[in-house]
Amino acid sequence: MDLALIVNQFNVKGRLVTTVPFGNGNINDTFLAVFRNTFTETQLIVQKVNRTVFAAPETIMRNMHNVTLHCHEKLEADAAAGRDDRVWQMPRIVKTKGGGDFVTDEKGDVWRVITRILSAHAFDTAQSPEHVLECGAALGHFHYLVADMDHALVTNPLPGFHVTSGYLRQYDETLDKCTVAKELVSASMEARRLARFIDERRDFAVCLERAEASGELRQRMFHGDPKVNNIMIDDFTGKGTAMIDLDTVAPGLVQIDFGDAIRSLCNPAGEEELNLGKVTFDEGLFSAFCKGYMAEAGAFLTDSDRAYLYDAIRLVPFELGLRFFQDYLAGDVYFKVRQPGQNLNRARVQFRLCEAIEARERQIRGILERL
Ligand code: GN1
Ligand code: MG
Repeated sequence: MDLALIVNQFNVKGRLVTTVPFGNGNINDTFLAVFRNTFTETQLIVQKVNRTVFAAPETIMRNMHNVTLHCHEKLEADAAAGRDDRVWQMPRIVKTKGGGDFVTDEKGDVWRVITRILSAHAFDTAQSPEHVLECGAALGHFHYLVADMDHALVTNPLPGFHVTSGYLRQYDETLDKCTVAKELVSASMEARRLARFIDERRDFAVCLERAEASGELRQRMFHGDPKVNNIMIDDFTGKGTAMIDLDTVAPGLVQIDFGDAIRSLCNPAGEEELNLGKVTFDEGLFSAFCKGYMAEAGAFLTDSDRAYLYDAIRLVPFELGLRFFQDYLAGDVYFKVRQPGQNLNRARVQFRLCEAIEARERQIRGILERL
């Protein structure tokens, strides 16, 4: 169905002027829609939810409804009490003309419209220590916002998400059952090197799952995808103002969010770098992130929460590299690609970053201990 026909089913004042592709997400299709009337302009974000990834888009819309309701109330209460040094924001779901949260097109795809955080931007890579510190503050503040939310209000949107043992199983199955995957590995030295990299870390890969099973770590609400381009920075003040992309908010380990934000923010080369020589772990950026995060969330981290932060920092790039590599071998079915081999290269970047973290274990643990 034409995008304009979709968008016009939502309750927005003004006439639709244009829709343009927006952002660099790997999963959903995202557009910016501009509406105008004689006096004003409204800019909104339109998204088609990826059904291959999210098997039950209605569930993620119900989750988003509940999460935003909880956070908006808390944000308003904090603002009224004058508790914050800034205006923290969170996108709102725009209702359909019928009062719903989404529309379903004739193909069965789910579309939603959400508000855009104006006068703010998200970047694809770390810009400066100040930027990274603000990203840490935004994630810490988000954890504070959702910390007291009833877990029953959210249904797991993506069973198996961030469960590394499951990704390992999927990878093994792909290699076992798919002839093309086997050929891809035997045809390239680089692919074989990545396969070895995975094999050498199989035991480490389950460290957080073990800690959860033994009761050392417990689940809290997490964001699930706190990478640099999901963190909005205020254009006027340079301060963090909102976390966006709320599809994966659910009970999980906050350590995973911590590791995910760090793997994205402390590698200044970004996820798509082709020259592995440029991929590195920047300790200065890491210290800045921790400072920002701890100022907002330090208070609720227990000693055992803290004990697993290093493992999480090492684990998330390993896990993401494994996910990219598995998807490359399976024919790029999960992460969108613009050219063949892109998921292989994304895996190379994450594994290089994981190595850089391993090489700096002592320094990273040192910084964590001083927090
Ligand atoms: C995916 O769609 P996007 O770009 O926000 C992925 C994350 C990865 C990220 C890597 C639901 O996020 O887990 O870290 O790509 N999201 C999902 O760029 O799998
Ligand atoms: Mg996402």
